[in-house]
Amino acid sequence: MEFTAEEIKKLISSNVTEIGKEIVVYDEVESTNTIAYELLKEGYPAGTVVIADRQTKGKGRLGRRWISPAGKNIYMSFALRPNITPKYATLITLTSVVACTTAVRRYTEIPVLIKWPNDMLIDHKKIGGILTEMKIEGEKIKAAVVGIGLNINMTENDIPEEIKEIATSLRLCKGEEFSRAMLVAEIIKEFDKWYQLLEKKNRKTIIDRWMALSGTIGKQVKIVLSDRELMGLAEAIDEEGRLIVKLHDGKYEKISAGDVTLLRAK
Ligand code: BT5
Repeated sequence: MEFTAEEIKKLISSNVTEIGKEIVVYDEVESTNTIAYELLKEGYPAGTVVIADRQTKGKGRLGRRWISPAGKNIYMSFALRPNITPKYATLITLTSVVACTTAVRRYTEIPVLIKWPNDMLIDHKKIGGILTEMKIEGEKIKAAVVGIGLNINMTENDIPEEIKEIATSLRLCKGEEFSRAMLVAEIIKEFDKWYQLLEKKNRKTIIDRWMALSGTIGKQVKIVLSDRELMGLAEAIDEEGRLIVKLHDGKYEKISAGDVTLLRAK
């Protein structure tokens, strides 16, 4: 990796309250999410950040794979002990995607959009995704790990065939390379701010910002759930982070997990 934990700590300086007090940087790991959870169990403080240059078993949601080549992108995870009830667990992902999108927009000036719940898109192509994993016991979230994968300096040739149609990178969008260290630092600082809002129950601010950055709200969507598919208008996000969809028969559904495909106007 071209940067050290100390360099990232200098870049975030004293601008954070809880996140990034401990930062661990690796050249290669199976998955930064797995490492972050292990570190938390070993006694590392909540707010520890794990960053790797490459992953050999990068994870997406629902057992999917996150393609994680070396030298180009960011793979980072936040090890957390969120002080919120499981009812609001979805908001952890929404908060994280707001923080990451805001940081990337400010640093690159690229108008990245969010797709519910966890995708970051440019021109309908994915530049990043978030995987939140949690350990819930009773009414308490004992631990949560938020993993962010962000495609930064991949060129056309670096993107494997299997995701060429659906993936892009910041470099491909802007025609210039970006500093991974600077982006990591910006994301940590922004994450710290939004995570404080979540813990202070300032949910409306997070949801409003999510909707403002969203490419989903106000659009016709197709939602693939484990047992069925829905089509309708994505109207809003509710207090628990669920997507409110108005179906064609006028009825409403609240969706808390699933895959959303935007139906594009022909
Ligand atoms: C996600 O899953 O979008 C969550 C990705 C989270 C990755 C981070 S990296 C750091 C941390 N450590 C981990 O092990 N994971 C997290 P999902 O919505 O299920 O999307 C997965 C799908 O995205 C795959 O099935 C591919 O179609 C596509 N995909 C895989 N790698 C990609 C990439 N590098 N860029 C864009 N799309 C990709």
